[in-house]
This record gives sequence, structure tokens and C-alpha cells, in this order.
Amino acid sequence: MSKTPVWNQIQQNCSAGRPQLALLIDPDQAEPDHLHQVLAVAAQAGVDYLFVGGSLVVGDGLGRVVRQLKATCQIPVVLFPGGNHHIEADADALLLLCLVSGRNPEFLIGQHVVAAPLLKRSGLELLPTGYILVDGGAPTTVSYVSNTQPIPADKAGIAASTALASQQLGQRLIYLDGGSGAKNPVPPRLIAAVRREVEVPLIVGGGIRTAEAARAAWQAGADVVVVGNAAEADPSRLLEIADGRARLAARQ
Ligand code: 1GP
Repeated sequence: MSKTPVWNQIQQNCSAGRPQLALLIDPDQAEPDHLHQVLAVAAQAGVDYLFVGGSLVVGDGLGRVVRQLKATCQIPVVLFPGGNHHIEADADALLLLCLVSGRNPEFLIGQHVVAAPLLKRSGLELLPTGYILVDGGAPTTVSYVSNTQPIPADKAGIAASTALASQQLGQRLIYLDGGSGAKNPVPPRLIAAVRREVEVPLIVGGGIRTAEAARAAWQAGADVVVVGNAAEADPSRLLEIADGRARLAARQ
């Protein structure tokens, strides 16, 4: 069966004005039975994409998790790599992240050079993404591991200019991330400022734990909202968030 490229799905949903939801799965936390339960809820909630990865994956579960996802559900599997070793050809696509909020050449081009031949051989669909870290109120693994500073949460103008530069450089997506487990989600005001500046699809995640926070992100202009920790701790959160999304879509 031929599959629709993930890029086409994102674009079609954006054109239809449909709020999209991604579940982020941390391979280090994904024990098979628990993952099975989470996936059942994700399917019920109408999750659009499964993002897999993180800035620090210490175990060897990435390949196992990707294969379990592909074997048990139809939701597209998109790698969210923390480095050039997070490549699994069994996934559907990979967010080719360029950490544009930082000034560490390793995450702007260094890792990409090492990964390029592997990515070419993998046949993965590549989604070039301007990745923008926003201060979520506490130091995050991603800023520590990448040795970069996030953009202050009250500097919407810097975030908007960074996103615009990223779009001008040819990135096809922007990902505004407070980082996994962020104390505060990316502020709606900052999301809205970025939304006004760029046309490319906008992914927003980090610290989104409630239906209200997800709805605020969509209303501010996010196309895809990412939920990780909250769904892992309590999968029923996905149903609440999906319910909020349905009510939002009904009002549009
Ligand atoms: C982190 O955006 C993701 O990179 C999701 O964060 O785990 O806090 O939902 P949470």
C-alpha cells in the first residue's frame, strides 16, 4: 500500500485549517506494554503523528520502539533526533532539525554533515525544520546537551526574526519548543508573533499538559501541538486534548 508523505499530510491539514496533534514518545521510557496502552489511546484520540526521540536517548530502544509503532498502528512515525545516531529507516520521516535559536555549529551543520550519507541511504522522508528553543522556566536537557541558550520567553521579536530567517533559508517547518517537561509552555503571545511572520507550518511543544494549554497554542497559531510527558504519565490526557481540539474545530 502506498503511503502519503508526511509533508503532504501536514500541508493538507494546514490548508484545511485542522489543528494537528503529535504524541512524542521517549524511547527510554517506552516499556512495550505501557506503549501498547498509550498507542490505543492515541488512535482513539486521533493523534496525527507519532514523534519518537529526544535530545538524550541513553538506551538502545529507538529501533525497537519504531518497529513496535509500525507494527501496531497506522499513525505516521516521525523521528525527532537528538543527534546523528538517531536514524531508523523503519520510520516514515525524520525532522531534520537545525537548532537556529542556538549558536553551536555542531547543531547548525556539523551533525548534519555526518548524518547526510546515512540519511540518503535510509530513504527516510526528510522534513527540514528550524528548531527554536524557548525558555520554559527551568534548564532543560536539550539546552544542556546542545550547549545553547533558549530564547527568553518574553522576547517574541527575537523568536519571530529567528523563524523568519529560518524560513528564508528554506526550512519547511518551524518547531517552537520549551523543551521536554518545561515548567511553562511556549507563551501564546510568542507563538502568535511567529505565526504573523512566517507561512510555513508551525509545530509547538514542551510543557503542554492540559487541554487548555493545547487549545491556547492552536488558537495562537500552532499547526501541530506536541504532547510528551503528560501523555506518558496519563494517556487519558490525550483524550481531553482531542476533545478540546474537536470543540475548537467546531467553532471555526
Ligand atoms: C519536547 O516538545 C516536546 O521536545 C514535548 O515536551 O514532554 O513536555 O510534552 P513535553
